[in-house]
Amino acid sequence: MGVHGSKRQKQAQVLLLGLDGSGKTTLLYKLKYNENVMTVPTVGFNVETLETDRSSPSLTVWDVGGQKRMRPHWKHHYTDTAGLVFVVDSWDQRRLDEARKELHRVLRYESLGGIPLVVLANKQDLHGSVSPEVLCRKLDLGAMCEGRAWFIQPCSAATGMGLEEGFRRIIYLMKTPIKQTQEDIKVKMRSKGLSFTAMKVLICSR
Ligand code: G3D
Ligand code: MG
Repeated sequence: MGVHGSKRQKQAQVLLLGLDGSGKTTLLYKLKYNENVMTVPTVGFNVETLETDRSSPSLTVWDVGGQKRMRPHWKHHYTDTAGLVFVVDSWDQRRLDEARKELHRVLRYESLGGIPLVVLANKQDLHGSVSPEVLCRKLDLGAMCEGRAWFIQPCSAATGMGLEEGFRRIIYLMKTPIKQTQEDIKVKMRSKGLSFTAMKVLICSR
């Protein structure tokens, strides 16, 4: 189910994926209740509805366990997914390669073709965390997301920084056909006197 082209849909499903420990459950409850919860590794899934403004669908967010043994179950949630949010622990550089492989595996799934993606570069509050620019390169997002609307958002589930922006961004990408997002980008670019190719880099590094 997508939300492209529809004026007002009641709800849209967003899949929250990422390695175990990346901060999915923490950020879901920070967003929902503005509370810092104690988490235990998610076995199975958590599902919460996030209310949005009236012109957008409310989001049913599925936080599916990220441990190795849980990852084969991710695909059972793909069919009804309108948007993907992939959470990365920007501090734990030892696991970035594992995160890249899992993200690429997800993006290669045919039923997720063209589904918009927001990568949340989480744990930016921690000293030594990797910047979104570096993450963007390490995850090879540019090449992997050819033909897909995507965005990388720095955030911290601990402080709440960037979370609302990340979810606002996935709503925008779900509502807006990719051609339109590229048009919006071109208009912004022209107003700044820059070329479209340069804007792709800017988006990646914002
Ligand atoms: P998961 O659901 O992706 O498996 P969790 O991850 O939400 O369970 O979080 C794993 C650990 O990371 C938790 O710590 C949690 O508090 C911490 N964490 C999540 N997001 C952030 C963040 O933005 N900043 C910091 N500093 N920590 C974060 P514990 O100690 O309980 O394992
Ligand atoms: Mg969890």
